Amino acid sequence: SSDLKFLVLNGPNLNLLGQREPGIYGEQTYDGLCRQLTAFAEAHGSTVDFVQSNYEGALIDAIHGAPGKYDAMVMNPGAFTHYSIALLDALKAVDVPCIEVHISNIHQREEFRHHSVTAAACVGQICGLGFYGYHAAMAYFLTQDAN
Ligand code: CA2
Repeated sequence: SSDLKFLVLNGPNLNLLGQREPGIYGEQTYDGLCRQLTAFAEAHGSTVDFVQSNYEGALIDAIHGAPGKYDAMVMNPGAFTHYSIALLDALKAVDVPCIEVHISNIHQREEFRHHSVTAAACVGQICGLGFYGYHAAMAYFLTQDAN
């Protein structure tokens, strides 16, 4: 398990982590998340780049740019999860595998959060485990790469 290049994508409002709604999303900041994941990647001989955007097109552009540059993606599409066919199509259009992560347990929340349109283009989905979900997604790709 070494030498993977990760791209971690976060969608709308996730730049506000740690600033609002700590009961749902925790007290740690977006910068704190990036620091944790950078340390995790480095501890496994890997690297990670981050994209956070409140704009659907910027996330699509980042996905389009991933082939040849990254081995795996970890994405929290935020609310785009629930309705962005454009993100679904972007994920389908590239050969870089992605795991979808949600900090909260979307199934314990409003009905409109229960369904993900983007998860169909992902290897799998992790939700409800807080920031640990991002680590778990990276760890999965590292184990897959181990042999
Ligand atoms: O649980 C998740 O990670 C979500 O993807 C977060 C999205 C939400 O729309 C999804 O249904 C589930 C929203 C992110 C909003 O993040 C905030 C963070 C701090 C303060 C306010 C919002």
